[in-house]
Amino acid sequence: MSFTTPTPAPARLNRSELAVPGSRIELFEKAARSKADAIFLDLEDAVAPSDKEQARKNIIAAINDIDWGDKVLSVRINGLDTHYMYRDVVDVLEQAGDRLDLIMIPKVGTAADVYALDMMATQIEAAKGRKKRIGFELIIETALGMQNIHEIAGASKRNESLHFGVADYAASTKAMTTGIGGPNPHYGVLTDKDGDNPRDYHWGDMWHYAIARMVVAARANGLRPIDGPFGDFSDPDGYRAQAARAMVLGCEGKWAIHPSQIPLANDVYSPSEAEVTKAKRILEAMTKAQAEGAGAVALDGRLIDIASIKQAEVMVKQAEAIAA
Ligand code: 1VU
Ligand code: GLV
Ligand code: MG
Repeated sequence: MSFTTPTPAPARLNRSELAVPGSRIELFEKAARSKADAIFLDLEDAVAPSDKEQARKNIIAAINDIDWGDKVLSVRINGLDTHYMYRDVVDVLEQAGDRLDLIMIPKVGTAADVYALDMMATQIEAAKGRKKRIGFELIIETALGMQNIHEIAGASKRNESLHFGVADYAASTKAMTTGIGGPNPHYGVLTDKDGDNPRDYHWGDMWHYAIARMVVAARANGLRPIDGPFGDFSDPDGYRAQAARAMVLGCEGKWAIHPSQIPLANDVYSPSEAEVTKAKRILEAMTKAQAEGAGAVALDGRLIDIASIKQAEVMVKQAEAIAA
């Protein structure tokens, strides 16, 4: 292990994160009663420019008045390139109570973007005597943000999670697609090039690099990596497959842009009983092995060693957090 160890962000269950436009107040109570682990109330792209000011008022009132239970509660502010952002931060942090956990910063491009927000939040908290320090969720959704992701991830002690914003990322990188997340038939690999059916191919995952890079940057800085939206809410199988791909790479959860996606995310990001049982057996076998002075042993015909303890603990800890 390096002498440098990342400080983990506060532990929060983040399997599903429901997006709720700040202009649609009729959705707020439904979101609060949903099974989402986290909710972000949106001031950014789901809100038309003409609704921005009213949405800000709606969100402040909702944070203060609605019972959000034990959900993680966040507000997505507008980007640093807009004139809405400063007022989003000032009004929300000055007027919304301590129930608010996080602010979500879209289209982060450089570490200085995070620094600027940290400076604003720090001043407002001191001036207003806010007791709870607000945390940051950062959306990586531009080529610039993806280029600078490692510096961004380490830019503030408020940082808690990185999110992959696939729609804006596709636009920023000029990817030839209009879908929001998931695979694209053009990103295919021929599987039978010389055979009877030369058109036989499987679809690859065009988001693999971006998500894998985000996972590394997040974990190296003690943050949660979270997969972003999957726009086709009529395709639960596609959602599940995308969520599972991100999960095995190390993500801790995925956005839900429609309530029907919440149980899918919660399910994919909850290890099954069989997986947890297997992980516990690895821990037991390794405890026994270590008592006997062995570092590597066989379990069910497979090698397990000290790294297996750390792998198994990831699964067991997630199961414990869900059960708590
Ligand atoms: O059954 P009911 O009538 O009681 O409820 C409806 C509907 O009101 C409710 N619902 C929601 N509740 C809470 N939060 C939500 N986000 C939400 N969406 C819908 O669920 C019931 C079924 O809804 P529906 O199938 O009739 O859906 P609608 O046609 O009303 O709305 C569909 C969209 C996709 C427009 C809606 O779900 C929505 O606005 N989702 C969030 C969009 C968003 O926040 N986008 C920003 C994040 S994604 C991004 O930035 C890049 C793409
Ligand atoms: C999210 O904000 C996205 O652009 O996908
Ligand atoms: Mg976006």
